[in-house]
Amino acid sequence: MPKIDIKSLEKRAEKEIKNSKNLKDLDGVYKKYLDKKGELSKVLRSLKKLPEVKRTKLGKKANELKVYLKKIIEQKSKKLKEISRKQVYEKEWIDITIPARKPVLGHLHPLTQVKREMEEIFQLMGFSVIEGPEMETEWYNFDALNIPKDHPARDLWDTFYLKNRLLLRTHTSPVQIRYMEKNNPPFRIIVPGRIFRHEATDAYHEFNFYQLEGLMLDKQVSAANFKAIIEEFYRRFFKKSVKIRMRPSYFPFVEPGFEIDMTCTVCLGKGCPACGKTGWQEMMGAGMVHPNVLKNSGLNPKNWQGFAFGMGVERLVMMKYKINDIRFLYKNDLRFLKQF
Ligand code: FA5
Repeated sequence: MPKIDIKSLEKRAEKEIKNSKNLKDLDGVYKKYLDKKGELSKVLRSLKKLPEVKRTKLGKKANELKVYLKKIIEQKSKKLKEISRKQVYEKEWIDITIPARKPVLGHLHPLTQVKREMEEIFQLMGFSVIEGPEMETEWYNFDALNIPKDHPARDLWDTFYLKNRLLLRTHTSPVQIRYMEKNNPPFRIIVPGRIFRHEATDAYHEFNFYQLEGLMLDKQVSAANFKAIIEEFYRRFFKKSVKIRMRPSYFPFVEPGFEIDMTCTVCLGKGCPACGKTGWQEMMGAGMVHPNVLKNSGLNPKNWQGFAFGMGVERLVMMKYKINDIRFLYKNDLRFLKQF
């Protein structure tokens, strides 16, 4: 029977418990001494082989040691748990008061911004916003607008023809007919929309661009009313008075017809590529609705009259922001777009 040295066992266990760096180490110490096969358990089991007096004495000591070791293991375990909780807390701590990172937000394209601004100004003047198809029939794009087949005026609009006698609309004017067919005057409408022309591009011409059509019909609407509305529109849009001129022009669907130009804001009227070196930017075609157009839409020209106009939206964006080339609006270059 080997000598049982409770004191040295206690010392060793105490030291190992003290040196345990984590719960795993501590568990190892527990197993080493207190498990069924642990050193202290072995001591307790071996007691029965001893004489009674010694057994009682040693048994008491061993049992006290067992209780003691369990107690200090429990204390050490609490300490280790607290340390690890603190470590996790420090490592995973997040400051919930820091403001969140803002997602990168884009913004509307300058063309869309201007289109919406235009709609708002006209809506405040009593105009409703109407839409029409980008794919059109020859009837709506030309014939109904008083431009019969083989009429030279068709050449004004170089057209993309599609299959089935359809075409990509060359202006927003066909929506005038579509609206008049279904609605009785008096009314005021605007029609913003995309249009297409088989044209070479330059600093102020695109082959795909936007127009905003306008139509106002009533018993007595004159060119003077048109001028007043357009001047008011420009005043509200540019937030100052701008120099415009009205000159006679020809469009088969109006009589008389005119065009509106404004002083080019890029060169301040001196002449530059953005205005074709004229100092004036052509902003819109307009005129008093031709009686044949009213007839083609099922209205009696003796009862109704009014004006129509078609503005180039890109041209307005160019004049507002002093952009010297229309093609910037379609390049999707962020260095350009971020400026708006
Ligand atoms: C027309 O398209 C007529 N439908 C306008 C109209 C409506 C006249 C109602 C009378 C009554 P025009 O082709 O001129 O007209 O085009 C109108 C405007 O669109 C021009 O004044 C100009 O501002 C713009 N525009 C014309 N061509 C281009 C182009 N290639 N690129 C950018 N803008 C253009």
